[in-house]
Order: sequence, then C-alpha cells, then structure tokens
Amino acid sequence: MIPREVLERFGVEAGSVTVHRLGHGHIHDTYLVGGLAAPLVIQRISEIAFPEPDRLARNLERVTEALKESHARGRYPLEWPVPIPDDRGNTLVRAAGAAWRATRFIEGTYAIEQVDTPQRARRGARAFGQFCAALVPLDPTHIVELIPDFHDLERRLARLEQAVTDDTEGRVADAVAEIDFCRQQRFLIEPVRAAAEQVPRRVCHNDTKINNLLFDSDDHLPRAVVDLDTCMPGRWMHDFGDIVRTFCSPEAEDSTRLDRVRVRDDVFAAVSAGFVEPLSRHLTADERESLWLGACGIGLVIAVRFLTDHLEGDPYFGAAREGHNLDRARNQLALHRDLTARENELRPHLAG
Ligand code: GN1
Ligand code: MG
Repeated sequence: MIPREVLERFGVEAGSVTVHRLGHGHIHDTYLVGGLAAPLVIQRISEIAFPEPDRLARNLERVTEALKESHARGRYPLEWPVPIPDDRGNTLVRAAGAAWRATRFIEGTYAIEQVDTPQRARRGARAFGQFCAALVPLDPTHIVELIPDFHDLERRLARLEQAVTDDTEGRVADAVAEIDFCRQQRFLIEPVRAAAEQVPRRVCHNDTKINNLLFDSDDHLPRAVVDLDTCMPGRWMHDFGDIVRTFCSPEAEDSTRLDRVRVRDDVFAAVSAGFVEPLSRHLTADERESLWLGACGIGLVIAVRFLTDHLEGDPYFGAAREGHNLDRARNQLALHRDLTARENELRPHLAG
C-alpha cells in the first residue's frame, strides 16, 4: 500500500485515513486516500514506463496550468486532476525507494470500461476533443516527449521482432499466428507515417481510452479527462484512434470472446461527430483526412505492444492471469481486422 513516510510527506497522518486501490490503469499503482476533508489520489509512478519522473512532474505542471488558463477563459468546461505539492512544495516525491505523486480526487464521479450508448460515446469523444482544443495554446516545444515515438508503428514492430528473436520466455511458439498477422500489417507503416507528417504537431493526450474519462455520478456527463502522463507532442489522429479503439468495441480490451469484438457502427459515427465538433475551428483539411488512418494505426500499435509484452514476460503492462497480454493482443487484432475490413462502411462517418 502507501508507506507511512509517503503519506506524511503529503501531510496525511497514516492512522486516521482509509486507503483503497483505485481504477484499472495498467501502469502506475493508484490509491484513493479517504477520511480527509478532501480525498487524495496518491500514485506510485512506474519507472519502467516513465524513467524520468521529475520531468514527468514538470510536464504535468505545464499541462494542468494550460488547462487552468483555458478554463479561466471559458474555453475548457471540464475539471482536471490538480497536482498537490508535498511539504517541500514538490509535486514529485522520492520516498520509500519509489517516486510518488498526489492529486486532488474528483469527487462524485466514476469511470467506465465500455461505452453503453452512442450518446455516451458522443459526449465522451467530445470531452476528449475539448481537452485537445484546450491545449492548443500550449507550445509543443515546452513539453518533453518523455516516451519518444510513442505511437510509431515501425518502431513498435521492430521491438516485436527483437522480442521474437530473443524469445526469453519461450512464448513465441504459441503466438506464431499473431506475430505473422502483425508482420502482414507492415504495409500500414508508410501511409500512417505519411499522414502524420502532413499534420501539425500538437500537445495531445495520447491515451484517450474510455477509462481515462470521469463521468458525473448524478447527470452522467463527462466531468474530467484524467491520466495526463502521456500528454506530449503528438498528432490528433492518434487521439482519435485511441477513442475508436476503446469506445467502439462492446467488449473489454482483454475479453476473450473474440466473436463479439467489433466496431459498433453507431458508436463509430458518434465518436467521429463528437471528437471533431470542438476541434472544427482548428482542424486542418489534412488533419481531418488523417483521422481514419489514426484509427487504423493505433489499434495495431497497441496490439503489437501487448504481444511484445507477452513475449518479454509482461514487464510493462503486467498480467493478472496467464496469457493476459496475449489475450489483449488477440482482442485488439480482432478489432483492428474488423475496422480495416469495413473502411467503406465506417469511413464516410468521418466526412461529417
Ligand atoms: C496504458 O495507464 P493506462 O492503462 O491508461 C498505456 C497506454 C495503452 C493502454 C492500453 C503510459 O494506459 O499507452 O494504450 O495502457 N499507457 C502507457 O490499455 O504506456
Ligand atoms: Mg489510465
């Protein structure tokens, strides 16, 4: 759980609070600290994913400052996780052999793992679009690209090849079909890269999955975009892609019911309209055109990352069961197959 000295650094007396695990993120250890006047979220930062937590903390200060400014100008209607400094004024705390941070818990909200209705999808995608729009004034050169080439398909496929060559866990034999399928998708590298080169670099969220959005417990409208660690210079096509990936399937990303994994048309139409709406003032023609390839690219990138992690022994995403990352990879490949096979039906929804 959270060591006493960490709690104390954030001014919390260990004996007087409740601590529970929070959320379903794959990367950090996240806890809700209750029994306080204002509950806190305290996280142990994964230094596998973020080897430079100090630079991460500085990025987050800049991003949340930009959100605050947009909010003050009436250009961002949502809330955000406000960083809480420790007793020395730092938003990153080194204690008990790890890196920690605290944010204010956004009360009266909940997260979901799958989208239930097109209406919810449209509102959720709009919230991510509003988030992207709110960061337009932030100069991308002021934010460090902490995970370089985060969504780069070629680099992710190269890492997969390395994992296949090394086969440290002896897991390649059971994943041959998936590895071959990923190799066959190499033809997507060039068009996705070409589309990305045509569009502006912007500060993006880069992890717009449905459970990184909080909804209000009373009116069920989006209240906050959270999990801002991956806010880095990037492309809006990828943010749209991750929305498609995580909103459109009726199944969770680790579901093994592959026959049910598919892109729901009405949800795809809803997220297309919702994401573009708050961005329409900013979107260039090339950017609008790039959204489809963003969706095709990101699902494959995430599938390749899950598959690689499986072959490497699950060091990055972790695994709650045997073969968990292989299940995730299979699921995401099934979704990618469905999306790309149905371009003629789905893509027109992006024409507006
Ligand atoms: C991770 O932290 P979480 O669960 O929101 C990952 C994303 C992946 C996602 C897959 C820093 O996001 O890139 O898309 O899992 N975050 C990082 O579900 O690698
Ligand atoms: Mg998350």
